[in-house]
Amino acid sequence: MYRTKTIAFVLLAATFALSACAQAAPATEAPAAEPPAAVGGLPTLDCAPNCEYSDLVVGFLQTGSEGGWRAANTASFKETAEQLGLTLKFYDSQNDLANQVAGFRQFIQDPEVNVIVLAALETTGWEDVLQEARDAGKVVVLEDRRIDAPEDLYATYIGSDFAEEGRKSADEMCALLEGSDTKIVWELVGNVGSSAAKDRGQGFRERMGECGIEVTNSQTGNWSITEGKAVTEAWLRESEDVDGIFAQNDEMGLGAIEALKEAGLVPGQDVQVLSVDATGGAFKSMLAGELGVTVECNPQLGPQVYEAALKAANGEELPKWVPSQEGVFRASDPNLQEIADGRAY
Ligand code: GYE
Repeated sequence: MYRTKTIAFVLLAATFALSACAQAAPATEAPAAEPPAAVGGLPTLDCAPNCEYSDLVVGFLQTGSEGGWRAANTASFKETAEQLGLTLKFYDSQNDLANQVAGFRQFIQDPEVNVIVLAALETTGWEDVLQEARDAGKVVVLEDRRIDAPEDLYATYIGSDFAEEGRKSADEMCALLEGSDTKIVWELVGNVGSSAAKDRGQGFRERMGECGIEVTNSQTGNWSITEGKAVTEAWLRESEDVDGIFAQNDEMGLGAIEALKEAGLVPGQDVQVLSVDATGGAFKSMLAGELGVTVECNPQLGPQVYEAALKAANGEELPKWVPSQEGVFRASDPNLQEIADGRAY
């Protein structure tokens, strides 16, 4: 009998002890904080609201490597990722839209990737993959180029006001052609379908009428020096009736300058050339008195984009567009050399 009681007691004591332990245990393990509800239906990460840069694995879909601006943009992302201690998976779309969409799907299927950054080659064709990314819980941030898709499919867009760059370009071309009897302009366009090309062209046309500019030739040079030169050469074979060349980026403008010189024309005198980006090559050409003006477009977007990605990961609501602050640089500026010396790209 005694023995039976002892065992029961021991068991009971043990039960109490266990329940006491069980009770004790819950007190120490604070319940895991629920990730904040998705903002506007957009995903947040499991580490939210306390995600840190080291939690981010960023799949970056770059357009390609078409020139100085793009090289500076890519460097901004790679260097800033190092500095912040986040993991960057870089995808070079080689300026091919099908490649870029395939790369996007690759990142959606990659379990490690929790943030996708897109520099869209073209404005259309993104709704499906953006929906898939949202369903897969990936945070999506657009950089550099805007797209035509519902805003509730991405956290935010960080990039330039390309239409404003086009308007500034028209104003500056008017100033360059002041006093010229005619204002015949040829336009070298960026890659067809991109927001940069569409919006710069539209912005230029919004303002060109102010001084009576007439665009008589307009064709893509795909952002490259070689194609910018070839297109200008073809136009010059047809006619030399031109007062100004509006190149939608510096590289195409430098190509046009080469073509003008080979045709025996003096850039900056016979024909005024204006471009967009403000890369090192443009400053060199302005200091040589060949390029007249370059309208700035800021490529150093890495820090802003990663900051936005972290905020989105933590469930913070973001403005749908964060436009970049940009200026204009002129060959006529007496401090141009000093400015050029201080440029990072
Ligand atoms: O102007 C050009 C580059 O998207 C703003 O793309 C960018 C443009 C830039 O190829 O040089």
